[in-house]
Amino acid sequence: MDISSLLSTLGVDSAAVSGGELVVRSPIDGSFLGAVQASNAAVVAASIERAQAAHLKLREIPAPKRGELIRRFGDALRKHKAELGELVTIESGKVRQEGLGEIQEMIDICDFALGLSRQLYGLTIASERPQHRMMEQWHPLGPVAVITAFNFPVAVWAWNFALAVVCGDSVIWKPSEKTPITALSCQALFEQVLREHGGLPDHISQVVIGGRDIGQQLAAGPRLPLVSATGSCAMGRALAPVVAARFGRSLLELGGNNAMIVAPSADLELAVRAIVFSAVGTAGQRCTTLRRLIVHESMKDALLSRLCRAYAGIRIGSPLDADTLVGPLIDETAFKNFERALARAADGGGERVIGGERVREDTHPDAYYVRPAIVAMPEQNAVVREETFAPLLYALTYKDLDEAIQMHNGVTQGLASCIFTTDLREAELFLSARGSDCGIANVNIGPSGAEIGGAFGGEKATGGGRESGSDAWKIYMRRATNTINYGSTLPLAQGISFGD
Ligand code: UN1
Repeated sequence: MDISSLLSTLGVDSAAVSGGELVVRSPIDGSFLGAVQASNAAVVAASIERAQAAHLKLREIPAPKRGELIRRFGDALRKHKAELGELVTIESGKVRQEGLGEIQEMIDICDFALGLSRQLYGLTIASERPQHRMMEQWHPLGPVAVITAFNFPVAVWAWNFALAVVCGDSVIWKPSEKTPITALSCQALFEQVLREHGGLPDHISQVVIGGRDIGQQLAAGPRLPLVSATGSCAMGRALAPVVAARFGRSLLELGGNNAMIVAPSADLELAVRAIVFSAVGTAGQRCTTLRRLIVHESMKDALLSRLCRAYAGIRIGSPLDADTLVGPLIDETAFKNFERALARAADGGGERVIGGERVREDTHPDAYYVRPAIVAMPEQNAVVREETFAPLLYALTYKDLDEAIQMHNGVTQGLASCIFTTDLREAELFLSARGSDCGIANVNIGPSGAEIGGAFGGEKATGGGRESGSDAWKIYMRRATNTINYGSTLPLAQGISFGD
């Protein structure tokens, strides 16, 4: 596939995507997209030095001025939304609407960060001592490493980047080895904005390319006070102890095993639409993808038959075609994992309701398209409790809501969750302390497709991190508590008298 004109519109130097050792292929048809230079350890070390130097300058620049830079970046994204969205589709395989949605998510977070740049508030706190004032300030933290996954190749970086920059932090980005070209494109766009803006330090943003070893180097890097990483639980488990050993902060957004409870009073029409979007969107490769359907036994047949009708009409094909809903899986490994999970589910007594076949193999032997599957399971066994990053939805039944909530929470991950009900008591119970144990809990909305305004992330094996909206910015800053004595005596806290 020829992406040269897209790249030149986005300002990417063609040399950056040719001649390197990392070959990038499109999941659409397996065709060659580019060969990118991987960064060795020396390059990464030099990037960390440069990021440190950039941070020292950036922290002196008033936050609203940093916000202005991000506003301009948002404008550049608006201008290039179509091209960047198309590149996301070509490199990650998500359908056009979702590719564009991802760029919109970047634009939205730039707007959010711009407003935030005037709202990095600390508190003023009543002091117990006379003629004293207590307050807190939020200071820039330092250079931040951002490690992202193929499935949201640009938006998740933007959530981190836009906030980090208004907070006064420089960023080193390690994109997925599967999607480095979109990362280089964002970098090229940002560099143009930085040049046009003028007067700001270089290296506010840098991209390093490579695999696990680079992730480990960033995690170990003592000059990176925060490592924000999105990916599998296994990745988080390898990374987090390395960051913790040097008392760094990590912001982890790891696996999910997101469920929907469908209660007897649910609006089934609404539920079906939500299930289709959240179970098959991005070919089941979102962290927030719906993977478990916990349906009241009285509703199972009605819901599954409606779902079968809806699934039968899903168009699978090239994500570049406007009417395609499901594009390819990212690669052969993803396909093998899908097949393996289906086989294990069958071994565990699962009954295939629909889907699961590979399609388009004859015309696209080097791409992996599958029909989204639904498997009815007799119980929540080991394979159901694992996250298979593919369009595979397990259906389970329940009798009473407490049992459903127990099943819902009975997995190690805790990202996104939802209930479909029109019963206020059920809805509120699900959202209460006794209900969903996830970072995201919704009513009559599927688990995926969150807006940027809320804090995004999950509990338990999902890693506990929160990024994007709400007060997620605080992790990119350090808090200093200040006490000022404007009197001429030195009263001690707790009423201590010490030698007077
Ligand atoms: C992810 O899959 O890593 O809520 C992020 C959603 C998107 C982000 C998903 N806004 O589905």
